[in-house]
Amino acid sequence: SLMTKPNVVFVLGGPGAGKGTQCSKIVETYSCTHLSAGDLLRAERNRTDSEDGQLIDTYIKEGKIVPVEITINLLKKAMENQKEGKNYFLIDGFPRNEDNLQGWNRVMDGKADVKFVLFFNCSNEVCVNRCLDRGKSSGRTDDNRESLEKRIQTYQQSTRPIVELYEKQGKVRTVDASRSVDEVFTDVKTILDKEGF
Ligand code: UP5
Ligand code: MG
Repeated sequence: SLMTKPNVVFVLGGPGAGKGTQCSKIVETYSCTHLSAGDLLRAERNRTDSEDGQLIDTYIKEGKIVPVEITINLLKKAMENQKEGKNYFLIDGFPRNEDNLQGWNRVMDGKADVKFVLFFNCSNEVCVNRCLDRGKSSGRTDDNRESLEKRIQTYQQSTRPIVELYEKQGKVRTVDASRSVDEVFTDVKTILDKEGF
């Protein structure tokens, strides 16, 4: 079980906004654990004995958000399994909709402190172009025009309202994610330093 109440930063932004890239840089500099909900779901899909593999596969290709019961179990297990004693978690790509948020509150309320949301903001066009470019070599089943159209739609319809909700609570730290990786990271460091990371 979790030793002490973990601190959580939700990392949100459109497909290809740079969540994974920036989280990788953050863990090089700061003592925290990066958990990508998408990576956890892809790993679960690839397990040969997974009961949810087929469902996850379909949802990802369709750019739809997997039922939270599946995602929250993967996140909770990953949080409990990290053994380095790090008490800060970057949760990347979650919560993406109302169902995700309710699932988090049901399972994790009182068990973790959500400090703030790190929000990588950029246009749909930048998002799509980065993912299409990555699609040349990523092997990701959703880095194609058809899936990307759906991912963008899901992001705008379901995930943006979650960001707005946290915005109203004063909990969003927004970064202009359309610039270079290093320029974005400079802003990220400023935010994390200010937040006492
Ligand atoms: N790149 C990154 N930063 C750049 C920069 N500043 N300038 C130029 N290029 C930059 O980056 C994407 C690409 O852009 C890379 O090639 C990178 O080099 C370049 P990356 O850091 O990977 O961006 P990221 O925001 O992580 O993009 P990702 O595609 O992972 O975002 P998504 O949110 O779409 O994907 P995720 O893996 O989170 O989810 C995939 C699917 O899983 C969802 O669509 C959904 O079906 C499912 N899912 C759920 O159902 N529930 C969940 O909780 C999570 C996921
Ligand atoms: Mg990612």
